[in-house]
Amino acid sequence: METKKIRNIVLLGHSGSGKTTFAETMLFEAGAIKRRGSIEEENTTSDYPNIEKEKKNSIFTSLMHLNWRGNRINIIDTPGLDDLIGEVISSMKVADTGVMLLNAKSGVEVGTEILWDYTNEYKTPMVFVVNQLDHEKSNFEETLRQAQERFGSNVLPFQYPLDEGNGFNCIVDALRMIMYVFPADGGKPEKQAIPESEIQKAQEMHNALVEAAAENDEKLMEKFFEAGSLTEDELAQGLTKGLVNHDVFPVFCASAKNNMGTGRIMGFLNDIGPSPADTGDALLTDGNTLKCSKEGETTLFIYKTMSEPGVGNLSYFKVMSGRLKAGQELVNAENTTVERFSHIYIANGKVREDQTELLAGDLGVTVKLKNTHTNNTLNIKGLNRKIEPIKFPSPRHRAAVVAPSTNEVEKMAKALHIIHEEDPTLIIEYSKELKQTILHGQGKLHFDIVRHLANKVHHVEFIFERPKIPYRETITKSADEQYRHKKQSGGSGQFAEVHLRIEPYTEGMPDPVGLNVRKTELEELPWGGKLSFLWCIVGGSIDARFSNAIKKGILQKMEAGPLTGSNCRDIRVSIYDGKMHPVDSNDMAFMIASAQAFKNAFLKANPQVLEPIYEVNILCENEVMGDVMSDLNTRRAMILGMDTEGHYQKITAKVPLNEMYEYSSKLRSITQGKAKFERKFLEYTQTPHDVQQRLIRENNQEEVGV
Ligand SMILES: Nc1nc2c(ncn2[C@@H]2O[C@H](COP(=O)(O)OP(=O)(O)O)[C@@H](O)[C@H]2O)c(=O)[nH]1
Ligand SMILES: [Mg+2]
Repeated sequence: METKKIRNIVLLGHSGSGKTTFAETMLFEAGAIKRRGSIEEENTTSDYPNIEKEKKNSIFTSLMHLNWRGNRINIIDTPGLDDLIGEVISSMKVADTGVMLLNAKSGVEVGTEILWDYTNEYKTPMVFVVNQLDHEKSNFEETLRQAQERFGSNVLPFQYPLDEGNGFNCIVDALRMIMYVFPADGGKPEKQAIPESEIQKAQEMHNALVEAAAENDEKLMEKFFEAGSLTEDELAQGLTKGLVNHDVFPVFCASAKNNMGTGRIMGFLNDIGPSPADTGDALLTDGNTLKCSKEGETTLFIYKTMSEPGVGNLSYFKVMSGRLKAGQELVNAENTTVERFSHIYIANGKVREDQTELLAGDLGVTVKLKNTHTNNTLNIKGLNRKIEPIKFPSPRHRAAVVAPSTNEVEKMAKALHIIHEEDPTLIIEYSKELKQTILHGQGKLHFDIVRHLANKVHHVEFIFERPKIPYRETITKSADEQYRHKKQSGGSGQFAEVHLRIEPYTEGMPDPVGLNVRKTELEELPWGGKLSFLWCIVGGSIDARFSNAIKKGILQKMEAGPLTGSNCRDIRVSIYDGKMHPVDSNDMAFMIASAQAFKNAFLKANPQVLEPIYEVNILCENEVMGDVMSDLNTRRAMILGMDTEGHYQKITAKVPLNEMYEYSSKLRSITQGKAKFERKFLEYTQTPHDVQQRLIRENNQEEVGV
């Protein structure tokens, strides 16, 4: 398909707004499928993997296509749950228009907000569809009002319903100045003149559209002022520009379930929606851009990979430039692997059609690439283009994962590695400190899916456990200590004596009182925080050649702190005296002596256990604000701020990581999905006294093996 004739759309919207049903209806309208499936009957084209049928919800994005009046519309259906945002973001990267479904009975929802933020960042052209207008509780006016309030006055109605609710079948189209009346079971509408009583309202809407179209082009603006109107072509041209510039967000009407309105929306996407060549050149990592043209040299971008049982590895791609022929070889710019595209397909869910060639702008899928993952760019030999990668959101959920038996540890690690390659929002951390494999991701539901994939695709069981918390230890006052290590065993002995002072470290603190600093070393600790190591030996009581061993002994103790075995941070240690033996002193002896001196000093210096604190930002609807706050109260949260954002409340709080376990599912359940949150690491602060005592007790029990 020629670039100009391709429309890549991504269906967006809060969970349950009707995206999957809408996709099914579009395919049916275009004749791509003979029979319409439904969510209830578990037979839609898009939700084909078993897990999606089970959950009656889209979990992965799926690629579909249809032909409409000589053009091809590629449709990516996405999951609406915020745990699965990674899937959506990668689709936005390759789509040229976002179609945002609004549920007419609930208006702008949290999912709409989250997605809006991303489309706004990526400047994805956007069309709104107010869906479910057949529902008895639907409210078009209110939904439109909320959208305009939240997303601005560029949100412009192109249509409005005449008889929403039960029996809905009539849409006034202000762009074409016509009325569509649908048969009871939907499909092709009858075109009628707009009734007298509606003419004025429709005309006002129409004028607003024409003006918005004219605003995007000086020539059109002049013409509009002179003639007072635009031709249909001029109008289309102006609106395409308006879409691309984020100056116009058209609003359409639909009942996906009753098959009303989709045909007109496809027509609009066809006539006015941007082609891949219209939406601006792709950014490359070297700062250059790449034009979407079939005349260019071949470059592909992989936006998603997925293992499908029985098929193997599927790689979904967009042809960013040039043309891709079946059988062609391309080089992966990330790892120089030469990949052969033996088969290239266009897809309708699980049904794939073989193609001989795909041109710039098209979306396709291939199988059995050897070493190619999400976010990779592939080029013809000799080119080294890299498309700016998709930026995935930071994790909001963590859990420890264990294999059911030691035999399966390796299999588990392998499966994790593959799942991470397919889903970059899943991050694996082998924590030496916590002695756990920690997974970081978007939420409990996200991890349910990981477990499901592990089981069904990789045949290994994952057991999730509550992860340990990376506590830290530090001191709050200074202390001096000396330690002599002396051992006489047979022939040569061991001897070392170290005198040191420890203090809480802060940047720019003055030199220690009464000590003569010879050398300062500032160590950035791998687990965060600092060790400032001062060498203050005068008169050669310890040879400078032992200073490394002494520091090593201290670092060893800092890695497994004296209170709870956690990492220590932000401490200054000054070595100011000691003793050596001409024969028996060696590195080992000094390591032992300094470690012991450090430990004893640490315990005298009013030590504290620190815990990680996260900044949590929550956006919720007014009605659930009370529930969100009272739940936060049970989490030792400290509220930093509260603000109104449209009809949302914004709460910023400091919450200990230990109190955040499975927060995403808890928040979803107490608010029925009417809240979203993000979190980021903020700081380490002292744990409350009782928590500290408990942690110390637990550590002592572990040490004596209780
Ligand atoms: N009444 C009504 N229900 C709809 C409409 N579109 C979708 N639904 C129903 O809403 C539910 C969610 O639809 P689905 O397509 O899975 O939404 P998605 O999560 O956005 O993909 C299903 O039960 C659909 O049957 C519509 O236009 N009218
Ligand atoms: Mg869906």
